[in-house]
Amino acid sequence: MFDLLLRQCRLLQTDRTITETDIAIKGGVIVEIAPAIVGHAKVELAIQGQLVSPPFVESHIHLDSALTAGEPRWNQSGTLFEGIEIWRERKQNLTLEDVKTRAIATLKHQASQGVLFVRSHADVSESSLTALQALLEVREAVKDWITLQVVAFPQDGIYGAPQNNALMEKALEMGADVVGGIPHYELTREDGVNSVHRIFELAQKYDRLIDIHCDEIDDDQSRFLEVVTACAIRTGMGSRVTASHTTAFGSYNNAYAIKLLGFLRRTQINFIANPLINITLQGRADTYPKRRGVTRVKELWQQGMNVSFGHDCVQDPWYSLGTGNMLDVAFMGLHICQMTGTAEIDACYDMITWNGAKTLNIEDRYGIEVGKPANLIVLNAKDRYDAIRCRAIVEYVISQGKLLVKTEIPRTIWHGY
Ligand code: 17E
Ligand code: FE2
Repeated sequence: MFDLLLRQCRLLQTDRTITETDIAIKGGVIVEIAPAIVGHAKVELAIQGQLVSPPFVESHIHLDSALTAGEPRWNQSGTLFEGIEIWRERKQNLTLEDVKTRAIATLKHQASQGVLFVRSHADVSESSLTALQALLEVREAVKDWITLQVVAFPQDGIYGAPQNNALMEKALEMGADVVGGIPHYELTREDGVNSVHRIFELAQKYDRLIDIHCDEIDDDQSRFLEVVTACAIRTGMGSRVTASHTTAFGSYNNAYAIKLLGFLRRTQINFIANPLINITLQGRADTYPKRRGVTRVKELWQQGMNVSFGHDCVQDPWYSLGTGNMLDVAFMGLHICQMTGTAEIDACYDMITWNGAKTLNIEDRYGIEVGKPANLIVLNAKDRYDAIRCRAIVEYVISQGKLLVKTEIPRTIWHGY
C-alpha cells in the first residue's frame, strides 16, 4: 500500500527528457516510477498528462523585509539606495513576531506556487540580530514542508559600522547557513576587497556556504566579482560560492568581461540574477539609452556556468510588487536576457529549478528519482516552454511525500460567437 500514487504523469526527468509514467510514494520517498504501477494508495491522483516537475527553488529572497512595502514610506526614487535607507528606518522596530509572521506568510505564498526550497538573506547589520534570530526560528518551524537556508547578510556593510564585523561572526555562531556580503556598498573600494577576504575567512572557519551581493550597481568600475573569483580559485571553494546580482557585469566593457569569463571558468561559482528587481532598480541614473542592469546571464550560461534566477523581493522597500511566483521570474528573465531560443527558454526553466538546487548545494536530495525525497509539483502545462509561456498554475504541491497544496484550475467558458 503506497501513501500516494500519481497516475499518468508527464514526468520531467533529471536528464530533462519527458516520460509518461506513474509515480508511487511511501514514507516520504519516491519508491517506484513506472507506467501503470500495480497497487493501491491511501491517496491516488489522476494527473491526466500534466507536467510533473521537481519543485521550484527560490535561490534569492529577503524574507526579513518581505511584505513591508510602504513602511514607513514608499520608495519614490526606485533606487537600491533609497530602499536601503527606508529599510534602515523600518528595521529599528523589528520584533521576532513581526519578522516571523511576514516570513511565514511569504513562504506560504511561495509554497502554494510550487517553491519548496528557499535561500533567504537576513540582515545582520542591526545590533539585536532580530531578523536573523527570527528567520532561524522560521527555518525550524517550517522544516516539515519547506527547506529554508539563511544567509547572514550585512546590508550596511561589514565595515560600514564598528560593530558589524562582530555581528557577522555572531550570526554564524547562531547558526546561519551561508555567509553574505555587500562589497560594492562598503565605504571604500579597499573595504570592499577586505570584506570579500573576510567572508571567505569566515566561511572556512565555520564551514559555511558563501552568497555575496556583488556589484549590484551600474558602475562599470565596480569589480568585486574578480576578487570573489580570485578567492574561489585560491580556496577551491568554487561550487560553495555564489555571486548574487552582479549587475555591473552587464556594464563592463567586453575586453574586460571576456577576460573575466576566462577566470570564472576556472571556478565553479554560481550566479544568481534577480530580473524582476534589477530591471527596476538599475538604470535609474541613466537617461537614454537606459541599461537593463542585469548580469550577463546568457553568456554565463553559454560558458557552462551555473546560473539561477531569484525573486529577491516580495512587496518590500526595493520592489512593491511580487507574489512569489517563480514562473514570473523566469518570464521576466527570459525577456530581459533575450533568451528566446528554444534551448534558451528551457534553460530559463532550469534556472528556477535544477540550477537553484545546485546553488543551494542540495542536488543530492533534488529531482524525481526512486529513492529521493518525494518533493514534486504538478503544473497545468505540457513542457517547460508551455509552463513559462502560460505562467502555468501549479495544481498540486507534494512536499516530503505529503499533499501540501491543491489549486483549482480556472475554467473559461466562451459565450460569444
Ligand atoms: N538589499 C540589497 O542590497 N539589494 C537588494 N536587491 C535587496 C536588498 C532587495
Ligand atoms: Fe538581494
